[in-house]
Amino acid sequence: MSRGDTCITRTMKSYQKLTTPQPAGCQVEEEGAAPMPPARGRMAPCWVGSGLLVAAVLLSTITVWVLRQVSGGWLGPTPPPKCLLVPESHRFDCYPERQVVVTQELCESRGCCFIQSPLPAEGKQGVPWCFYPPDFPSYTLESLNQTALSMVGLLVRREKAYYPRDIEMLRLDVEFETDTRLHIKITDAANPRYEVPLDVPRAMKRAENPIYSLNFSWDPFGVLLRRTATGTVLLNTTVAPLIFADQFLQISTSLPSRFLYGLGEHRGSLLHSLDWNTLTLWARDVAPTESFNLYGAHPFYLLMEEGGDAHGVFLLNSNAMEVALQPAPGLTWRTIGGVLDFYVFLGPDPNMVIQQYQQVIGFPAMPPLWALGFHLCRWGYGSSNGTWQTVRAMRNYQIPQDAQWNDIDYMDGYRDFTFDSQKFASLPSLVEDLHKHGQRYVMILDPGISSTNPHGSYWPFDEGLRRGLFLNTTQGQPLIGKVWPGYTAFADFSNPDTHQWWLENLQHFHAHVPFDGLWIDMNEPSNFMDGSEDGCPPGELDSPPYTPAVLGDSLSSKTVCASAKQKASVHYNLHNLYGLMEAKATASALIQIRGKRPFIISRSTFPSQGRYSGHWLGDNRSQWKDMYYSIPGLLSFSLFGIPLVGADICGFSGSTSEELCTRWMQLGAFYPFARNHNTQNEKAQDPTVFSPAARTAMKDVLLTRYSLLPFLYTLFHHAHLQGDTVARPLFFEFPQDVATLGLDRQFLWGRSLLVTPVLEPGVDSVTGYVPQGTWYDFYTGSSVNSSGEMLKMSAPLEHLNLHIREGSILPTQKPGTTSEETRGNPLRLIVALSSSATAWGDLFWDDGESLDTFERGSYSYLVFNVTQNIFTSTVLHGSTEATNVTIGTLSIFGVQKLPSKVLLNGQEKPFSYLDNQVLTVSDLGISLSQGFSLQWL
Ligand code: MIG
Repeated sequence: MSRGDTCITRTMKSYQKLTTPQPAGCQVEEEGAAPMPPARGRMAPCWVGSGLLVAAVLLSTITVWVLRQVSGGWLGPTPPPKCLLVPESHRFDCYPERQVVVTQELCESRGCCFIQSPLPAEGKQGVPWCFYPPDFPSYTLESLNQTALSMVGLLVRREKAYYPRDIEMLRLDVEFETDTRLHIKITDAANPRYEVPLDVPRAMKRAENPIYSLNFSWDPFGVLLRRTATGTVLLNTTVAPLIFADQFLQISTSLPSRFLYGLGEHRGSLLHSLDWNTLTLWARDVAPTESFNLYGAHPFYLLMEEGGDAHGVFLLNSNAMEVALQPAPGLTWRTIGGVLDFYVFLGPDPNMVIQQYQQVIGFPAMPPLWALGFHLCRWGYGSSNGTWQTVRAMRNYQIPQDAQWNDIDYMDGYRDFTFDSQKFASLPSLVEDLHKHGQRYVMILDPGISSTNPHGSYWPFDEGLRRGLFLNTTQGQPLIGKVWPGYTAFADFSNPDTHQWWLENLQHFHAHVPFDGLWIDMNEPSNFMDGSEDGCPPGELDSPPYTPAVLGDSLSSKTVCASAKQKASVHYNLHNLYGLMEAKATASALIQIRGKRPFIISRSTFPSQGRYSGHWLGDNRSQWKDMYYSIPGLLSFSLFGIPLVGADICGFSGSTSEELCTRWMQLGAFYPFARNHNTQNEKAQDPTVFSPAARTAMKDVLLTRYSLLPFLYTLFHHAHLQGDTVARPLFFEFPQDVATLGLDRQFLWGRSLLVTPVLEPGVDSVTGYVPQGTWYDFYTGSSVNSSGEMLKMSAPLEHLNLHIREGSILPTQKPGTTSEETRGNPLRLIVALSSSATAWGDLFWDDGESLDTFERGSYSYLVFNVTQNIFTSTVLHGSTEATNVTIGTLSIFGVQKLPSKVLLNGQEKPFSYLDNQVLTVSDLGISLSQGFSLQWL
């Protein structure tokens, strides 16, 4: 028998020829990846030719002996050799239940291998004691048929696994949707199951030249996905059995590297640890803490392969789930409902992976320009006059501010759509005043609707009840929990009628308080009680056979019962979608009320959220560590397609210090969404309350942000158009440079502006990575040449380090104190020449708030270019808004020698030239709607 013989009989046609043709199930060992043991005992013939059989048997005996020695010996009977053959890093957990310490008996009752490993350090997970043997029963691929668009397969399980209601026959659908996108779905072959109600695009034709190849293993069933160009195995699901029970679905895969990102919402470094790290996804109201499931759920990862290619995997599933990472490297998806619906994105670079992901989940909304200004908020202004005072103090010091917010203290008894008629009596006048000053008003809304009100006095509840718009108990009564107003019912946003009622409520309120945007909080949904006032009923929804490692060990911890009934399904399935559905209702209401682009910031999020809202990172603390965590936090949301993101600047709970708040305002001025927010009963932390030095530093950095609004706005246009990231990890731009893969203390705006904040107290310098090439100091234009190294930068308290990448052109503007004022000021284009003296940049310009300006063609789009000492501005698309704005100044960084003259459209123009190689031409006075050229000789 020669290598592969046995397999060939089981082999099916591979979709694409592999580089080295190999039968399915025989390609487990891959270059680049750590060797995997064969997935099943009976696959051994794939590996071992007849001549080698004896050697193999000998080898396994020796391995068993060696393993015994290194694992420190064990008590009790020797585990079967098949168990000992599985190296620790490749042990896939057969007993993830956390509530019990697994014993040999429990483990073996599942048909699994039991080997005790040393306990990991406290609070850490470690090598599972109970793991799958290579021959654990899985599904067999019984048939596979080609259709015009896809392949349809039948999977059969002949032996039960150990959770109730194993599904014996599964349907496999494989769609080669595009050359860079593969869709693999596994579901019950006989009965429909819950699927996420997300409208995803469907492929109309089969990909013609996919950059991947897919093979199947028949028995056990598995998929093997490769990147054709490099042969890298991206997925190999034969590493552990597939389990598909009604409430326990699990699939594992090998990974081609340890550079894995995404899988939110969590607090931690940008790069995930693969050292037995389980991430749980279940929307939860809790102050961000390492290892806890947080506000949102994003079952998506991005992985950097060796050599700089990247791919992404999205599991379209909204149930409570875990993703277990292990050092093999390997990954296990473990969800308790829905179907296994995977999309794989092949990039090949990380930017493209994220674009391709958003082609499925939807591109983010274009925010209004004012959303990119500075926002100020706190819990506990206490009154509208108190709020107003802060606004006046900001104006007094001429500190930029676009929006003033109010937290729940504006409400009457914390009830939505009301305001306190005493303390907030002047709220309507405050909002009017804000509008007069070109500023906006945003207030908070919670989804819990007060249910105990004086009879007939609270329309939102009475009417919601009448129309049947709340979550119901299994008994069909509104489920009552407790939130800020006291007892509350919860709006069911999966019901279209709720959207209408939400709109009517907002219309009534808007007639009194003409708000501009909305902040939707507590939408996990958060509940001060577990489940409801009556707890939760017994049953498989609230007490499923397996509960993922959620905080509180129960699905109903600090939220409503999983068994609660909603229009679209049970809450068990819809929980993670609550914030998304509320955002959708809110966006549609805002559009109908204001007729302009909606601005919404949501705490809970799910894939496709970016279409409706931005996100803030929740209840952080006023600590240096939290300031650091905001960077991996916002970069992760860039990967999730929610570019409008930021953390509470200066920290939410705890008390900030002047130094921390100054540094945080500097970092926060570069959050795509920049809001300073504070909890109640803490001393004020807005810029006006600090010493003149700190206040000035804060004001200066906000002015810097405002000067960059045209650049930032253009980045958002690209995010909206095609899913480019705004705040961007360094490795996105330098994927070949392995030194960038773990960087999360710095980030870029787009491809060209490097932000290096100070994240520690008591220092006047910061060391940051500067990728290879020439970078220019944003403020002075002086250049730094880096070989791709850590560089120490001067950083006195009033200074934020910003560097422009060679070859780029940033559109900036003379900053005003609001975006409205800024947008009328002359622009200054900053040109950062490359080593070959070229540069490129662009500008998207519109009225800043109308709906669908791009889609309707009411915008201007300009492209800037430099080659051979000639700068050109080309208007690729024009509109009237642009005619009133001028380009005033051109600053060209990196002009090697003093020019003899400068010509603007052929006419000589005065200029200045500095020793640090900066050429400046001012008073250009050219309308944005006109192209022009400028040459230096
Ligand atoms: O139970 O509205 O994350 O930003 O200030 C706390 C009061 C409710 C939580 C939000 C926070 C907000 C606070 N809210």
